[in-house]
Amino acid sequence: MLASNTNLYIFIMVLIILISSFYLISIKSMEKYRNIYNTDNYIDNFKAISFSPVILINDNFLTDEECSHIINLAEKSFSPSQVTSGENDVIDKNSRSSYSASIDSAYDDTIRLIEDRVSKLVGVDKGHIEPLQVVRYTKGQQFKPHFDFFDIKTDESRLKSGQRIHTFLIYLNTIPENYGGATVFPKRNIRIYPKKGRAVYFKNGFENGETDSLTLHGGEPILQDNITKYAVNIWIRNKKYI
Ligand SMILES: O=C(O)CCC(=O)C(=O)O
Repeated sequence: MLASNTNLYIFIMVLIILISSFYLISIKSMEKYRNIYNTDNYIDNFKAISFSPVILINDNFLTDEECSHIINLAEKSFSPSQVTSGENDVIDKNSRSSYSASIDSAYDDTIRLIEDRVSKLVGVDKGHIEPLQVVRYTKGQQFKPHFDFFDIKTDESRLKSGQRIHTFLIYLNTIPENYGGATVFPKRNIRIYPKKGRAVYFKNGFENGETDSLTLHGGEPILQDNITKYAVNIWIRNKKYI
């Protein structure tokens, strides 16, 4: 009787030790996860939310005035967004149904200052920046997951200006969380909500020309009537943009 009680006691102790170790290990791994997403990984006021691919966020990258200024500049020239298809740009409403407008580099002092800011951050000459591309989405409009970099097999002529190594996607207005319009990185299960002035930086490739397929990303459809999402893309090449 005594022996079987002792065995039972040992069994319960082992069980308790196993359960608590499992619990401690899961807390530890959650902490590691939390570290990446919430805490101290700041670079120049950008918070790292992923290291592979590199995705950084700065909630106060543009002022309210800069956001309104960019929307006003773009408003007159929106046309259906296009996607690259080999050597051509084509409208493909199935994958990208938003509207876009291009703003020439250094169009005015506001644009010049923003370009100064991004080129300093990535340490690349301003001449590598493409004309800014403003995007506008209304109900149902979206950009399905895609890459910003070019395909070296099919996009040879575009690569004369080098590869798109850096993307800054900056939201020009705020969309409430359940109204759609988030930017998603499906391979990393990351979802970022549009907030006025918030910049999302991601690194599409490396200086040696290799590209990072983990940067697959898209803009989810807007779910509500009377909601418009505005954002601006700033793409930076690894060569002078011509
Ligand atoms: O609108 C978004 O959230 C994503 C936009 C985008 O990926 C693009 O315009 O290339």
